[in-house]
Amino acid sequence: MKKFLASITFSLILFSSTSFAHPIPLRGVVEGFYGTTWTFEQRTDLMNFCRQHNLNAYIYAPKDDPYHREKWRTPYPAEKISDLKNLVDAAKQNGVRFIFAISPGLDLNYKGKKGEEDFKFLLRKIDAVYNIGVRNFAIFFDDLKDKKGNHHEDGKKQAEFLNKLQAKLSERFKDVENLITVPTEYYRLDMVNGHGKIKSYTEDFAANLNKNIVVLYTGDGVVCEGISEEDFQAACKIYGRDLGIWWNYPVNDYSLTENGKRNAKLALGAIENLPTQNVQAIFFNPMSQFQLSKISLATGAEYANAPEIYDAENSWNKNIELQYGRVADAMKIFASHSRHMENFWAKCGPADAPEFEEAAQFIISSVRSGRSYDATEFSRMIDDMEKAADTLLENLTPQYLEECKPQLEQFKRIAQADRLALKSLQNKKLEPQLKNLREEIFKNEPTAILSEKAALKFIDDTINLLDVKKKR
Ligand code: 14T
Repeated sequence: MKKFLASITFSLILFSSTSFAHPIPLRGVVEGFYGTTWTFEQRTDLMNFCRQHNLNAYIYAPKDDPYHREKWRTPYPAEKISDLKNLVDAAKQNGVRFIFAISPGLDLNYKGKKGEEDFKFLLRKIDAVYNIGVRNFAIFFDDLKDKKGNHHEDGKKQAEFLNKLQAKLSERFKDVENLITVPTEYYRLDMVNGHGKIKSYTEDFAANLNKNIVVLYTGDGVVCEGISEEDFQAACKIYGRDLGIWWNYPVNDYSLTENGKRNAKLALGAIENLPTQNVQAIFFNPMSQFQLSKISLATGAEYANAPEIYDAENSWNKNIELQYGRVADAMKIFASHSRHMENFWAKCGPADAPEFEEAAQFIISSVRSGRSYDATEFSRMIDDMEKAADTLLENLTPQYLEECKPQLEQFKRIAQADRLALKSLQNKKLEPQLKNLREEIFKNEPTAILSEKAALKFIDDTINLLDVKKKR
């Protein structure tokens, strides 16, 4: 028996040392997006999700909760405090640290009499949530730039303010953990000037900030394709400490419709391209679409629990199967066309439907150069896309459908247009309905965007190709 136990122990040790299970110490979700905040019901559901995926922290920092930012001095109304208490309890039951964040930077006074007053306001706000069980706090100074992209923050004053708060909190409460912060210059390219010299704000903030305060940054940019080990080490060097990461995926708050009410593109891809060494903390900033954020978040959890062995594609497939059961195949097809997020300042997420894109490009270039091609496989892909859209429209529960109906309907239109495009290419003549359908797709773009470089592009490439031929 002893021998048996010893051999189990031995293989456990062997297993854990060869499987590189070195979880990132603080790992979870930061509800830090602009737009419709999650509901308390959804947040409670998230606590359960965190336990299932071995995530141990949640930061409450919704940009559209007025009491978090604009009205940071104002105490929460009783009703909201009771909602928060239930959530804090749920966090505790699921082994999740509930981290309460305040963003006072818009009008915070750091020094003098007004500084003293504001310090008290902050303590009052913290006291109220300490009383309902919160033991972790964060102070964020992000997005304080004016329209020209300038800010007037003083890194030393900010740092000293945080140090003072940290000292005060550990003097008052024995059980409060280290503060977490996001500086005003929170992405690496913003921490240095054109010549690579560290800017004075960052220099002062980093030099003065108590070493045990956890600093989060977002990578080289606000929303970027990845952070290499080298990028990460360079950022840590600027701060003279190991940093944590605030990762802006699957957040989609910058893909907004005119009325600002809906996010046009959904980020349904895996987390990828993150560093594996010395990361102190990782927080994923999700979409306001709660259920649909879970694909990325589940992959992010897998990364955070074993960065060195994380396989994005594998994790993406596995977690969609876990979450979508009988409609997993349909969801994989839809999600594969809605992963890449990009605009003039942001770029993140795996390419949309790379196999479709490659096949489409092959066909377009074949037609252009008069070569023959076999479209059987491509045609099947298009059929599968339309079937997937139908399956999901028919089978997703209202909760899920509410988050992606416009995108599913758009996906169906795009598949139908792709079919007409392929037929047009095969007959060397534009199908009469194709341009109408393209118009229809265009009209729906304010609420639904997907596959811009793959399935949508194939339609436009075809129209361009066949129209040009007509003109000659
Ligand atoms: F705190 C930061 F790390 C951060 O990322 N702040 C915001 C965040 O709340 C938002 O969800 C995210 C994605 O849009 O980016 C930051 O907000 C920005 C940044 C910009 F450069 C919003 C607009 C911008 F132009």
